[in-house]
Amino acid sequence: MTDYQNIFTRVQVRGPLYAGVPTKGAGSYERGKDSLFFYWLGKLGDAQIGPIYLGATGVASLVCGFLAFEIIGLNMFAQVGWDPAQFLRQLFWLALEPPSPRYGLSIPPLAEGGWWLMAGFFLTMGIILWWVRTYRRARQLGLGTHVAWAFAAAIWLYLVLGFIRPIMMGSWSEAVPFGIFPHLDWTAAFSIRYGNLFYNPFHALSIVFLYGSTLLFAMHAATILAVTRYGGEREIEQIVDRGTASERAALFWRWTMGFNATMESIHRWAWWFAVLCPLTGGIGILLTGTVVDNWYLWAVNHGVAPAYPINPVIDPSIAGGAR
Ligand code: 07D
Ligand code: 07D
Repeated sequence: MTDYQNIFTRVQVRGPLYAGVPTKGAGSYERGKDSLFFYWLGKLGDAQIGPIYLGATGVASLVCGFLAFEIIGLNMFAQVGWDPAQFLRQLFWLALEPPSPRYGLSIPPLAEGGWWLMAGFFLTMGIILWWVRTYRRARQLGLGTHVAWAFAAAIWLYLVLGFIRPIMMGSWSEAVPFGIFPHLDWTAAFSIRYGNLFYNPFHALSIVFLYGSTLLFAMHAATILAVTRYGGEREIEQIVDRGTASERAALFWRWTMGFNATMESIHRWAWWFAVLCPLTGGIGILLTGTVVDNWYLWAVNHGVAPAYPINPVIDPSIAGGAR
């Protein structure tokens, strides 16, 4: 019983090494053959590692990702005069910036944003090829493509930030720089430039789904962990026979809030909350600077925020108030 009262996975299921169902269909590469057991990774998930399927799109995606990573890294390295110590010391502050506004959407010289454009191209290719991989691997296994479409929602926000919106604004300079802190500076500057993103209702919606996702995730995870003592995490049994675990889990929520998700619907809740976070966010970013130039003034116009007083602001020290 106490085995189930732990935040770590206590039970390691170990059958013989298993290659998985045979792959079928034209055009697919031979799947790798090697796999091994790894005890410590078994604490976090399945102890069997591999065999991995590294098809053509997988290889192409990794190559593109590697090229982008190298272009970014070498540019940063060059910026510190190829000094390894400074590179490490300043790593979080270094940036590969997009071209300046005067280049618009044209191709700039390498040192003035060209490298940024090239890195962005390869990163985007890497991400899209990885998306194709998630789609095709799922199809070949006879699965639905839910993972691919959820990933597509994140890619939507990414493309809005670095590709679609800059094109609509007519300049690559609108896009996000590569770099740890520089991309945070960009985020803060973007909010200020467009009159405080908090007044953008799609930013608010995105936050709802971000916070909602963590809440749902915690509720679901906690519920299932709480009924593992009745076998609640054993999905196959729960599907064939609802049993005491699911029944108690459902009852708990009906008792505490009068309503419960079902074994199926909880995953639909989770999927939609996660997907809607970047989906609504992307809409909000796309509207910014294209349709709405200042979210605070937009909010004032729509009765969401009060306008600043027209009268001169009264100095608080002469205003009286509580003494
Ligand atoms: C836990 C899954 C694993 C993913 C990880 C991230 C890289 C980048 C490469 C320096 C939850 C891998 C990191 C591949 C390294 C180079 C060349 C996912 C998990 C561990 N951000 N952001 C981070 C990205 C944007 C913002 C961290 C990417 C927008 C804020 C990490 C993108 C805006 C904060 C990171 C992207 C924005 C961060 C942790 C792309 C508005 C933080 C991410 C491609 C949405 C946090 C120092 C994480 C931080 C953070 C990556 C886009 C805002 C470096 C790849 C432009 C406010 N972002 N970000 O755990 O600590 O995600 O920053 O769009 O506070 Mg960001
Ligand atoms: C970035 C999707 C792209 C990622 C992809 C993955 C790799 C490979 C490799 C692991 C995250 C790429 C993968 C490269 C990885 C390995 C090996 C998803 C991404 C394709 N905000 N804000 C959001 C809050 C403020 C601002 C969303 C909170 C301020 C801007 C989120 C607060 C200002 C943007 C959110 C707050 C500001 C956002 C992001 C509080 C800054 C966006 C959702 C409490 C001063 C983005 C509409 C997401 C957006 C965004 C939360 C405050 C600016 C809900 C909680 C007012 C510019 N903010 N924000 O899923 O969509 O991101 O806005 O203060 O662009 Mg914000």
